[in-house]
Amino acid sequence: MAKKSTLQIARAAYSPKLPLGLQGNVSIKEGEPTQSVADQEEVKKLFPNTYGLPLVEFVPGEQKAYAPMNVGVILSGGQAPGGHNVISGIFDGIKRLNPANKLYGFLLGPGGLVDHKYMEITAEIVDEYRNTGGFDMIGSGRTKLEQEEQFESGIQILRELGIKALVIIGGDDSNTNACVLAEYYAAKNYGVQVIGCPKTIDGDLKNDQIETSFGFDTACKTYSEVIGNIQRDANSAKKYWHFIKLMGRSASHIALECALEVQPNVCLVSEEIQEKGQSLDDIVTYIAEAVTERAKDGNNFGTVLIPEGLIEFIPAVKRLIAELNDVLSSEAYLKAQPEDNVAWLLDGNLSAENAATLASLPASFAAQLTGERDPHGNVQVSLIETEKLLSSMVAAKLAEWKVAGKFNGKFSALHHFFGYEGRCAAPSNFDADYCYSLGVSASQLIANGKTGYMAIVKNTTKPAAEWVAGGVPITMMLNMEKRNGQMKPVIRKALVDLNGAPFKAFAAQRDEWKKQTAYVYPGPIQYFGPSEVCDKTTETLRYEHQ
Ligand code: FBP
Repeated sequence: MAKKSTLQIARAAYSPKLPLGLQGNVSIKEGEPTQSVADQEEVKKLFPNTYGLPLVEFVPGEQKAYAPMNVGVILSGGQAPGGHNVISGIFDGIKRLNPANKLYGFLLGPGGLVDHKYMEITAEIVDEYRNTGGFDMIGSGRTKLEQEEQFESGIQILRELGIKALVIIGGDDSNTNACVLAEYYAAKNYGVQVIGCPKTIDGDLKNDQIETSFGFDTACKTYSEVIGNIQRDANSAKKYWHFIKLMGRSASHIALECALEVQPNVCLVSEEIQEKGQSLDDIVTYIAEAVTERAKDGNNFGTVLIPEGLIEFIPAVKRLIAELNDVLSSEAYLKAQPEDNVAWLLDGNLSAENAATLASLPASFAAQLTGERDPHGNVQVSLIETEKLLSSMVAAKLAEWKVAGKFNGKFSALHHFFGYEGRCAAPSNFDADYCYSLGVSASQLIANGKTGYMAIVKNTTKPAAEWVAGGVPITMMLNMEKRNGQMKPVIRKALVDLNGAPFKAFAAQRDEWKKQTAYVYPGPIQYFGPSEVCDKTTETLRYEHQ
């Protein structure tokens, strides 16, 4: 058994808080039939068996007897704090329904279902992982579940293990795939239910029904702690500008939440940059102005928060990436197999406009942008050093301004990327409670025969007892979007809403933060102490639901 820290031992004994509706015997309350958020006719046609189902809510109820059943669970995609609590919630939930029920975990993501790699999750295993971060109990992976052969391979092992329902814990794509799988098994009358669960630190799986995805709370609090520490260091030594890139893939929710927590000098929001059609030079000028203004007060230090996906939102770079994605998968490129991608691309293999953009980028950055794609053909934004690109361009601009007499200070930059260190952090009380409630909710959806639903918990800015648990038909969240050249039903990714309360609160204060040293040092996640400290939600949720 792995050695445990004193905190881990204390946390293992923590009993997650549950909404009243899930605390004892549970009844189900069904609402009116639902519609998809858009493209109703197309979505209905594609999901004849799972379309139009009602929203459901769990409320205190009578004791009932349940026949024994086995359940399977999959962790899909990037790690997010609280995943183990979803599993312990499912485990406790199904054991309460009938102690003979069993839970199986498929290993290393959806691939475990297809390749028949699994393990039984026993009480002993669950107890080892309660309230811990990470996905290491069963592992995770990014195999896309979308082919009929995969579904058929899955049903073989589900039948062999007598599994009646499968819970897929994942982001927007994994839950879309869960919906497709639910429809497929329903259409074939295979008798296996499929339930989804909203996971991702990125915070981009949210809509009218999902208030937040799990993991966002802990990851943002972890990043805010270290950014706060850096800000205190910067304010002590007064000699460095810190360029901090934050995970989050396309959406800037994490950067925005951290900005609201720590009040940095600069926080870039990709969605705003796209909306305003800003160029790389506009962004660099904005940061250089902050450096110049602060230098006038003798403050040659500061912090800049940069969302991971920024470069994909700068219109000129976006156009370049779109062409690169095509060219780098073309036959001409595969045939040429050049040693130097940039040189080959600039040798007449890109349009004039995009070649000019590529040539204008620093060499190391151009090399990263033209490097290997992920399995879905996307640029691996977590590997691109935007923080270094920006600081070197700011340094160059300030050098020009110095010659012109416009800048009179000093500029010395340090770089950080906060991503992986937050994804497996020990879950905050919010995530521990929220995830456990999602797991119990999933077990109730299964007990009530539901398929094609995602487990949800609402009212999350209130104390946990007042949270409302239930389920939403995944088809309700679908719309049609172009993917790889074809129209597909997908859950819409939620980017930062520039008219939303969190962004407006940030925009109203950022000019002051840019010039002043208005830093907040939030400190670590607190588990013991007053509820207003230990059970605090993110600023994003607070603003969105105030
Ligand atoms: P999910 O969307 O699967 O939750 O993953 C989120 C994320 O952490 C992103 O923020 C990041 O860009 C990406 O995963 C990194 O992927 P990988 O784990 O494959 O390096």
